Amino acid sequence: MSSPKDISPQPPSKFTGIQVGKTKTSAAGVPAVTNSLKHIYGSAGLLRGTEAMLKLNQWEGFDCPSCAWPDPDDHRSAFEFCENGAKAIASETTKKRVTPEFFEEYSVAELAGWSDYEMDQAGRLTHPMILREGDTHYREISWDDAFNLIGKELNALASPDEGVFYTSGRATNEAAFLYQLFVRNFGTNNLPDCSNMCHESSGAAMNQSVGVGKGTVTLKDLETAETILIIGQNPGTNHPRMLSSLQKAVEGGATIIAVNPMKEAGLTGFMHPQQVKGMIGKATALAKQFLQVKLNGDQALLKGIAKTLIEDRTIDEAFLNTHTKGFETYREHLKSLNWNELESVSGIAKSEIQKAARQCASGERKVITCWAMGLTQHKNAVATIQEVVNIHLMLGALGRDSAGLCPVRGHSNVQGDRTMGVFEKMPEWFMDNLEKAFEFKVPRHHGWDVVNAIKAMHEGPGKVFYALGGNFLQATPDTEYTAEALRRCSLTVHVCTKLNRSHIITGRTGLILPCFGRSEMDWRNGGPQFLTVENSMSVVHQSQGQLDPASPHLLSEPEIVARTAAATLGERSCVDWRWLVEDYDRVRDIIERVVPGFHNFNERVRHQGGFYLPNAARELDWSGIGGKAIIFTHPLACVQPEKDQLLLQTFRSHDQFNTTVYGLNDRYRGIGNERRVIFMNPQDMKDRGISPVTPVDITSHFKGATREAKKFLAIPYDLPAGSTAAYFPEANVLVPIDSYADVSLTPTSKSVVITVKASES
Ligand SMILES: Nc1nc2c(c(=O)[nH]1)N[C@H]1C(S)=C(S)[C@@H](COP(=O)(O)OP(=O)(O)OC[C@H]3O[C@@H](n4cnc5c(=O)[nH]c(N)nc54)[C@H](O)[C@@H]3O)O[C@H]1N2
Ligand SMILES: Nc1nc2c(c(=O)[nH]1)N[C@H]1C(S)=C(S)[C@@H](COP(=O)(O)OP(=O)(O)OC[C@H]3O[C@@H](n4cnc5c(=O)[nH]c(N)nc54)[C@H](O)[C@@H]3O)O[C@H]1N2
Ligand SMILES: [Mo]
Repeated sequence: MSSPKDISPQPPSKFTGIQVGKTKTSAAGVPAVTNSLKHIYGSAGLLRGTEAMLKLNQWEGFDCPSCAWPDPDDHRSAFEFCENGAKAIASETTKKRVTPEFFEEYSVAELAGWSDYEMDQAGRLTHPMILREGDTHYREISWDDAFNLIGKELNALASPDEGVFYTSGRATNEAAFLYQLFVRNFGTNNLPDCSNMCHESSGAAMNQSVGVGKGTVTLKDLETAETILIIGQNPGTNHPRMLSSLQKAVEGGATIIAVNPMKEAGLTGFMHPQQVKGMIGKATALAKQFLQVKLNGDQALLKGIAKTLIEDRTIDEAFLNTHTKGFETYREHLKSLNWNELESVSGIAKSEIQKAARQCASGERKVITCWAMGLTQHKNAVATIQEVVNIHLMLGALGRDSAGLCPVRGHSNVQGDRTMGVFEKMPEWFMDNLEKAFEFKVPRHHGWDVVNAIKAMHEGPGKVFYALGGNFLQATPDTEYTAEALRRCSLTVHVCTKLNRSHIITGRTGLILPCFGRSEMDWRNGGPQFLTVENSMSVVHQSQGQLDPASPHLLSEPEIVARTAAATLGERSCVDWRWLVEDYDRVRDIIERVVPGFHNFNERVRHQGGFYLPNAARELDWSGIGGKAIIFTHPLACVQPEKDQLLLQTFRSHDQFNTTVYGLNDRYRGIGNERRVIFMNPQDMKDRGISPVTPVDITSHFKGATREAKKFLAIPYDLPAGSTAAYFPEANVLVPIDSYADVSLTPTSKSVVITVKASES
């Protein structure tokens, strides 16, 4: 094997020299601006950096590769970016290069000792590279040889279902559509994606309840809302541009209620970095009410809100009668719930829950609920999100302006990738459309999601792993188990821009296929081309790279997919792959034939700002789910650690984008120069004899098995008793592969049962 067992798949466990500072109470402001500039000019160089930033999120520019937060519909300021967008651009436009000479110098074993930060700092990949069986170093390979090798390996499989085709949410619509077409033409639906680990629970819950798996609000709705409930989301770090919209909403009179175990800086206050007020250090107070819920206590809290609506008789009976079914059962269930239990499971007093419920019910426009990973990555995630939907249905807070459901997406095109058919179980109508548009038999049996793909590779039937972007090893749970799964493959392939740990743990053969980043110009058929993406609010728009590619040897994602497909399918191809990708208008023409809402795609996407996709739930059209929205009644559930055990969430620091580590600080939480930390309630630390900022070992417990992560520094933090937090990917080794959400199968990265003890010696 190319990556022997003695190469660790985990980030190295050395400490980097922590500096503990004060926790911040407001986000952004001048430090954020100076930080952006430092990041961008530090690594890209002044000219390339300025050029990139001035095109970011502009009409004729490129979409920010960071989060999926939308741009304003009707205007653009000169600086439509945030600090973390700037970090993403800096990381992509860096002048440093990972060349064949780099790989000659560093063996795979040596690179395994690098931190994720060091790997990102190494720079952009420049050439296709191969790690052959028995080799200690990657070597250069030609594109043709790489594609032929993939084709040969895939065609040697006993069944197309032995291939696993992962997608990360940065892939554009065109790349994603071609990819799923190739994979289905090849004969399988094994299309796991990062969404499986992300908002799958939101999609699953909303599809069942309201027939649409996407948010129902626009940016304007949010900015004109009366009440905004933000649950399980840290916008100050992960969606900084959302703060400008929240500020507008607050200035227009909105009340924000935040639900989170941690008092995140972006929830409590905001200093607009582009306004004079923000420049001189005056913050807008954001959340009026802060509910410091226990980890995984949200379902109880939400049931408490729903119970209050019934007790107060503030429900919209007319809306319920016209638009929903299932309410009577839910009403009886809520009546039977006992307030003491709701209080103890959520950790929130009845009076506070009632106050929140009354705020949501007040006013004409009711409420918008925004949520992210704090709700989706728990065992009862789908049930919890359906409680959110139930509250909206009870208030009639759907299908009207300034009200609705807003699952805030992560990756910049994760929503678009799903629209394009990247999903292991696309509905039948999509498959029918594919069959109508192309001449091949579309496989109808469901494929593997992320968890099942890992197990299949571990247990045998999964043999070739192909990733369109992402960092599968570090993004997935149970690092040691997943590493073994990847090692057992015959071939692992990564289409990517930067070096990451997934390149270290390979199958018998490992391939790195470097591609253009978002910011880079894609010149073909005589001119620069654009690609398209869909943001968190269902707006499809152009993204046109502006900079020279990092290396002349890079190919675009659509071209890599097309050439993989051509080399694999040969005569079986349902389209002429090479011809298709000479001009992306041709790809958009075929998308239009398959995906609803994309009529006149090429014409409409050329309009400034693009177009909105239809959203049945926003129109109160329930025809897709039998004529009514459905109110689901779930028993109250919550992970209950035993005595001495704690609950751990794994989340993001301010200096990372998922597995890409831009820096070692978590400025808002007061952590400098260290990632191996665990935030704990001070009393929980005392009870265990753990002193502040001293090393601890963490053990997770699931169905009798334990997993260990050693050497973390314990940080006393304002958290509910029993709740702790550590960064991913360092803590992923603790997340058990078999611990996932009901229905959506999303790994339970936010509720890992652990014990913590002081490290020996
Ligand atoms: N800069 C930057 N931007 C990003 C990303 C990034 O890594 N860096 N990642 C992108 C991606 S893919 C995604 S999905 C999003 C993620 O965006 P978030 O969901 O904001 O990401 P997390 O850091 O996982 O934070 C989860 C938040 O939920 C809270 N939380 C955890 N458990 C619970 C719970 O049980 N109940 C409640 N009420 N709250 C809880 C945590 O304290 C934290 O504030 O951001 C996207 N944007
Ligand atoms: N424990 C724990 N685990 C989690 C989470 C958590 O909260 N806790 N969050 C989960 C979530 S929400 C998500 S979305 C997943 C993310 O999972 P992934 O999407 O798989 O991971 P990323 O870190 O976003 O991927 C980074 C890599 O993408 C490549 N890349 C960057 N830009 C491009 C590009 O333009 N094209 C291509 N082809 N490649 C590019 C680079 O090589 C980079 O190393 O992680 C999940 N894992
Ligand atoms: Mo995500």
